[in-house]
Amino acid sequence: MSDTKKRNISVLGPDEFTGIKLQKPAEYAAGLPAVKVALQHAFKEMGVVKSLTTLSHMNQKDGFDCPGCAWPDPEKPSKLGEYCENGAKALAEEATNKRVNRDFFARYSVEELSNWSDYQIGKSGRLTEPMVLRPDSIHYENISWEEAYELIAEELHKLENPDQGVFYTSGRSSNEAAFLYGLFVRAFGTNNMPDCSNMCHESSGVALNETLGIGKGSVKLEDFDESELVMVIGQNPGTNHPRMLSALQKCKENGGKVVSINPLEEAGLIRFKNPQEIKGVLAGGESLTDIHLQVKINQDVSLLKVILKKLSVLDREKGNVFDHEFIQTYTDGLENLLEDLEKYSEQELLQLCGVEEHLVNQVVELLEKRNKIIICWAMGLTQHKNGVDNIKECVNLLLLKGSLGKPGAGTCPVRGHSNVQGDRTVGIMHHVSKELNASIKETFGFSPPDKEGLDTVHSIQAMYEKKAKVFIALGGNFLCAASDTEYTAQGLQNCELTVNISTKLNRTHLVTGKTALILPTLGRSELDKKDGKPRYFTVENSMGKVHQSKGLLQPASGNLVSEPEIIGGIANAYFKGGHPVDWKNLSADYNLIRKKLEQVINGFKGVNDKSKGSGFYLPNNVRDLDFSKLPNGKAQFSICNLPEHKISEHEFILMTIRSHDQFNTTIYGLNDRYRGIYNERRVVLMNIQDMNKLGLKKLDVINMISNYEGIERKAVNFLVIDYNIPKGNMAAYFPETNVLVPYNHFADKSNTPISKSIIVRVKKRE
Ligand SMILES: Nc1nc2c(c(=O)[nH]1)N[C@H]1C(S)=C(S)[C@@H](COP(=O)(O)OP(=O)(O)OC[C@H]3O[C@@H](n4cnc5c(=O)[nH]c(N)nc54)[C@H](O)[C@@H]3O)O[C@H]1N2
Ligand SMILES: Nc1nc2c(c(=O)[nH]1)N[C@H]1C(S)=C(S)[C@@H](COP(=O)(O)OP(=O)(O)OC[C@H]3O[C@@H](n4cnc5c(=O)[nH]c(N)nc54)[C@H](O)[C@@H]3O)O[C@H]1N2
Ligand SMILES: [Mo]
Repeated sequence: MSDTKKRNISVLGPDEFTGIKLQKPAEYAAGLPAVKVALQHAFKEMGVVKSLTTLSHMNQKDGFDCPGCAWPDPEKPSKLGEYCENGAKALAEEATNKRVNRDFFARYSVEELSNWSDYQIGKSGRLTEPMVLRPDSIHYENISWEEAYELIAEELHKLENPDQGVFYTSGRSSNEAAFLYGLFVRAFGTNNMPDCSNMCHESSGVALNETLGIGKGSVKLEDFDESELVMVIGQNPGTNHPRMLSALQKCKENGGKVVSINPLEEAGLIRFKNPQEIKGVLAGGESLTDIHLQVKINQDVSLLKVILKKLSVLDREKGNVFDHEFIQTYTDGLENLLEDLEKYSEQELLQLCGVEEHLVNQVVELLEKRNKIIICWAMGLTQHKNGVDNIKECVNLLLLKGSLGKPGAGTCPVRGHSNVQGDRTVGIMHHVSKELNASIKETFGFSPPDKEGLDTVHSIQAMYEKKAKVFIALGGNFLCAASDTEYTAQGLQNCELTVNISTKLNRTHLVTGKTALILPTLGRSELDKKDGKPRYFTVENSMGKVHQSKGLLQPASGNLVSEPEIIGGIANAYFKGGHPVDWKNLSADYNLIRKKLEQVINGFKGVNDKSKGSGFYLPNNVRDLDFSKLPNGKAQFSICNLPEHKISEHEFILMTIRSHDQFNTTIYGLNDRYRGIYNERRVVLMNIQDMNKLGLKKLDVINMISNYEGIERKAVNFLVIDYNIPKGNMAAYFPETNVLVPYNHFADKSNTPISKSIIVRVKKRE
C-alpha cells in the first residue's frame, strides 16, 4: 500500500552495561531473603497497605489466581500466604501505582521509547486508555474504544482473505476470554492462532499426545506426597515455580527421593527453606536433591538411554525391574525399544552426556526398586531440535516402570503462564480439530475453517514475507518472546496494522505495523464489575484443575475494558450484526460464555457451579489408564534418536534462560540472586576451561555470533562469568539473546524454537 515514512526505531534497545556486582551463588532458595525481596518489590510498586491486603488474597479460595506461574494451589493454603517471591513480584508489576497515559505518550515518541531498556519500559506503569499510532506519526495518541474497534474492523475487511490475519495469544488470558477469542478468529475465517505455548511446552504436547493420548501431564499435586522418586529435568523451580519446592519438600519428608538433571546446579534444587513455615524461614534449610546429574546441554536423551540400558540389563537378570504386567496390559512397542537400545554403547552415551558413571549408577539404583516415579520437566527439554524426543524418552522410562495412572507417579510438564494450559483446552490452537469445529457449528450455527493455521514461527515468516498483514495479540510481548528478533521485527513492521491487548507497555508496542493500537485491559488482581456486580473468570492450572479467579483491586484506570469485552467489541464492529453470534451480549456475560463452554469443550459440564471453591479436574485418560484412542489402544514406546550437533572446535552450545528477576520478557529487576549476579543482565556463563582456552578473563566483554546457512546473527556486549557449567556449554538470558536464534530452526514436529541449544562463536571485544 502506501509507502509510509519509516520510523527510526531501535529494535534491540540499548546494550550498555548497568554496573555488575558478583557474589557466590546462593546455597539455598527461599527462606527469609525471599520474603524480604518479595515485600520490597511489592512495597515499592504498590505501597505497604495495598501490598499486604492483596498478597493475602492470592491463591486463596475466594481470591485471585497468581498471575505468575501455573503451579496448583494446595487444598489447605498456608496461613503465611500461598505465594512465592516471584508471585509477589508478578503482582507488584501488575498492581503498580504508576501509570502510562496520553501525557506519557505525548512526551515520549515511540522512537525515543525504543531506546529505553525493556526494564525501563516495563517500569513505566500500567496502560490506562486505548491509544493509536497512526501512519507517519511517531507518537501514540488517544482514541475512543468505539473508534479503535472500527479501525480494526476496517483493516480486517481490507484483507484479501482471512488467512492474512494473525491472532496471537499469551497464556495470561482467562478461559472465558480465550474461548471467545478463538471463536471470533474462527468466525472471521482463519486458524492462524499462534500462541506462547508454541515457544514453550508445544514439544511436551506433541510427545505426550503421541505416546499417551493427551497433551497434558497426569500427576496431581497430592501425588508428590507419596511419590518415591521425583526427577526434575531441565527445569529451575527455585526461580520459576518456587511453590513446587514445597511439594518436593513434602515428598522428601515422606521418604521420597529427588534427582535433578540440569547443566547448572540451580539453587532451589540444592537447599530450600520454606518461607510458608516458621521453621523453614528460620532453620538451616533442607537439601532437596539427593543426586544431581550435570548433563551437557541437549544430551538428556543420551543420559536417559544409559539409564534405560542399565535398567534393562538389571531386568534381564532379575526379571522384576520393569513392570511387566503393566507393559503387557497397557503398552505397545517394548521389543523395538529394547532392540534399539542395543545399538548404543554405554561408554559412548556417557561420553556424550558428560555425566560420571557412578552417579548414573546411583540413579539406576533408585529407579530399580521404585515405581512411584514422577518426572517433572520444563524448557530445558522442550526448546531443542529434538525436544519432542527428549520428552518421549522420559515417557519410555515411566512406561517401563509402570509409573502412570497410579498415586505418586506420572508425567509432570511444569507449565509456564498461569493459564496457558486453559487457553489451549478452550480452543486456542492453530491445528484443526474436527470435533471442536462440529460442536462450534452445532452450538453457534457457523462453520469454522478447516484449513490448518499458522503457529508462531510460521506467522513470523508470513508477516516477513508480507503474506500476513494484520497482527492482533491477546497479551504477551511477541517481539521479545519470539526467536530472531530482527527478523520478527521486520515481520511486524511489514504489517498494515498491529494491535496489542495489554496491561503493561512493552517493546512490541513500539516495533509496530504502519498503524498500531494499544488496547489496555484489566489485570488478574483487579475487580471486574458489570452493572455494579463483580464478575469472576476461570483458569486451569498445570495439573488440569479448573477454578475461579476473582480480582479485588480497584482497576488501574476507569477506562480499562475486560479481555472478553474487548474481543466482543472487535467482533461486533467487524460483523455489524451480520453473524449468528450476538458478540456484544455474549462477551459481557461470563456466565453465558461458560454455558457455551460447557456445550463446546469436553469436561466443562457444570463449570458455573463446579469452579467454585477448589475447582474441578478435567478428564485425563492417563489417570484412568485409558489408551483407547492410540494405535492398538495402547500407550506407545518410542524410538528416540540422539541429538545431532555439528560443532566445530571454536563453537559452543548456548542456552537462553531466565534470571531470577524476570517473568519471560518482563524484567522485574537486574539481579539473579541465586546465581550470585547483581545489577546486570548482559552476562554469559562459561566454563573456566573454555575461558582459559579462549584467553578470556572474568568480566571480559564478548560478542556472540551464530551462523546458520551462512547467515550471521550477532549479540553484542556480554560480560563473561566463570561458572559451574559443562565444558562447551554457555548460558545467557533471554530476551537479550533472542537475536541469535534463527527463525527457521525449531523442534521437529512441535516447531518450538531452539532457544536452549544455539550454536555460537565467541569473539572478545578489544
Ligand atoms: N519467576 C518466573 N516464573 C516463571 C517464568 C519466568 O520467566 N519467571 N516463566 C514461566 C514460563 S512461561 C515458563 S515456560 C516456565 C519456565 O521455567 P523453566 O523451564 O525452569 O525456565 P528456564 O529459565 O528457561 O530454565 C530452564 C532450565 O533448564 C536447564 N536446561 C537448559 N538446557 C537444558 C538441557 O539441555 N537439559 C537439561 N536437563 N536442562 C537444561 C537450565 O539450566 C534451566 O535450569 O516458568 C514460568 N514461571
Ligand atoms: N530465547 C528464549 N525465548 C523464549 C523463551 C526462552 O526460554 N528463551 N521462553 C519462551 C516461553 S516459555 C514463553 S511462554 C514465551 C512468552 O511469551 P509471551 O507470553 O508473549 O511474553 P510475556 O513476557 O509473558 O508477556 C508479557 C506481556 O503480557 C502482557 N500482560 C500481562 N498480563 C496480562 C493480562 O492479564 N492480560 C493481557 N492482555 N496482557 C497481559 C503485558 O503487557 C506484558 O508486557 O517466550 C518464549 N521465548
Ligand atoms: Mo512458557
